[in-house]
Amino acid sequence: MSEQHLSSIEKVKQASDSLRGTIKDGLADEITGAISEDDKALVKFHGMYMQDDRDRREERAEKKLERLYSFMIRLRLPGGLLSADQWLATQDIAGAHSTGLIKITTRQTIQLHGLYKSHVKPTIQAFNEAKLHSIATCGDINRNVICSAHPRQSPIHKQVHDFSFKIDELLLPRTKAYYEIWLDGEKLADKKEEEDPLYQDRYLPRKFKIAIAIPPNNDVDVFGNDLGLIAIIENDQLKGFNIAIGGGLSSTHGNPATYPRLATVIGFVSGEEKILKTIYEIVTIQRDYGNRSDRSLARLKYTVDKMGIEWFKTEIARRTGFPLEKEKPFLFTDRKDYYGWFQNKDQLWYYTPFIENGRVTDNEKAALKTALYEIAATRKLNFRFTANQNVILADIRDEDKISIEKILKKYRIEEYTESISSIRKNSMACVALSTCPLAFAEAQRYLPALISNIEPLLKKNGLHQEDIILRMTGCPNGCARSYIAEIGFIGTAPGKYNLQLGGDHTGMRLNKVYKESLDETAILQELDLLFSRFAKERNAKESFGDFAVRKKLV
Ligand code: SRM
Ligand code: SF4
Repeated sequence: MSEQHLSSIEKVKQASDSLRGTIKDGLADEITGAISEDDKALVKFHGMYMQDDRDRREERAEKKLERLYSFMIRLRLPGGLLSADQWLATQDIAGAHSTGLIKITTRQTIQLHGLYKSHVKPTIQAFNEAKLHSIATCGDINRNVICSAHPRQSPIHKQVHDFSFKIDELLLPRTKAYYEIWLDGEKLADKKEEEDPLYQDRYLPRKFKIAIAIPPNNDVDVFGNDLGLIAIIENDQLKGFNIAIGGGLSSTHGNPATYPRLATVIGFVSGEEKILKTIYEIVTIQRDYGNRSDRSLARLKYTVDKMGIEWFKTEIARRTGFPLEKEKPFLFTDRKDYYGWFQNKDQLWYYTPFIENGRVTDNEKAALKTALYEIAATRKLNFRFTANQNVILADIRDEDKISIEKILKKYRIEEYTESISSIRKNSMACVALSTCPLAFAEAQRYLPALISNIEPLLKKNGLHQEDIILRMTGCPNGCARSYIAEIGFIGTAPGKYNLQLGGDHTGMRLNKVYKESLDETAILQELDLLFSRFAKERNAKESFGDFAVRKKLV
């Protein structure tokens, strides 16, 4: 592609000296809380976003002050694993350097918000002490690899889950910029050491996401990823993975060329070497053929649709030296978290509490933040994050269960989790305001109250036990995967949402717009009518999403 057709970010990446840019100088500049536009793009590759507090924009503008800039940092946790010590460190770091709130994301990791510029480096250094880092959790690169979270999903869960580490390692960038800038690492004497055959000097055209699912639970929403791996397990043996490509769950208001797309299953591959080679070469194809002039059309889904599935399969085989086998049958039946206690085949215990929208806080109903700290301090467990913004208290030995249960009881966690309605347990909302610069409307700060108004409507229609998957995002970027919810709310303006219906229970069907830009009164009126029809006209065991499609509501 000729230079003049490259998007501006392509040029920034290329000229960045392996993602260094002028980040170091920008950090030292005390006149402003911000960094330069180019560094803002580069710092993403180090796991951070520069943001500002949107609640305070007006007040600051009136006082002629610059925006209240701060940084959000996102950790790299392949498969969502954290030890008890790392949890303690994370809570301490959050308290010392950020707003104090830990946010569990929809991709099995955590974010801290509100770090002022001078706190960023100490934060990364403190994470490093705890053997945690944020390399490549953002930017045009392979992101945090996610994997079905709960060991109950298979007796060979660990074997499959280990692939998240293998893929993570395979696709990490080679640059040492992170160590140099944030950890005061030595400058490399020989730059050849960080030459990157995979990412070269422009990295990928856009973000790249990989998920591993273990049927029958599609808790990772595998089809929403650029690359999805579906574990094929027979008689408790891992046979290999079905490969799905081209998923992505965002669109842009007013740009009809953009669309959400579910990944297409293109074949099966077995054997660790071949599996990793296939993954690697799918990434190189996207590197070489992805759109580098228009970022809104740069995700793998557009490359797949532009080049065609058959071309893609042929190109993978050409690069790997072997063809994919025919896909194997698989069946998803659900995609939810398993709340409460569960014991696995090794007699270890797992407890999943309800965490509304992934926000680890104390409130009048349950002191979750305090409880998790005290539980971590026992050091008798691990933490496993789910792609539904929850945490599983994991790997607890029989003899340690009582002490952990005691803490859960003390802070009312079990009581609280049991009291939560089905619709709330099946809901997710993205961050949106006040930190997300792209939000048109509220999401995580508003959804809890909206659900409180939806619950009586379900009760009135005898549907309060119904598992209906409901998700809200503050804009069409779909960070809480609202395009594959049975009820999706997508923010269009302050207080206004598109109401989307028709997603299924397993994440294999996109929803569609039912009504546009509704306010709360209109949302509740519409849902009241829909629930009443659903209660009267549904088929036996029919889900709400299937009902919406059968009745041609969308
Ligand atoms: Fe996301 C951008 C938050 C999962 C699609 N996403 C953002 C940013 C960084 C806004 C920005 O670019 O400045 C948001 C930061 C808000 C904040 O203040 O924290 C943001 N995305 C999130 C998180 C934290 C939502 C959450 O509440 O959990 C999730 C972090 C995941 C992680 O740990 O890595 C998150 N984002 C997703 C998902 C869901 C998924 O991956 O399963 C999607 C849809 C799937 C997909 O990628 O297609 C998603 N985020 C986007 C997009 C649209 C990408 C596109 O193809 O157009 C953007 C905007 C962009 O990249 O330009 C975006
Ligand atoms: Fe921000 Fe939109 Fe993502 Fe929500 S969906 S976090 S509003 S980019």
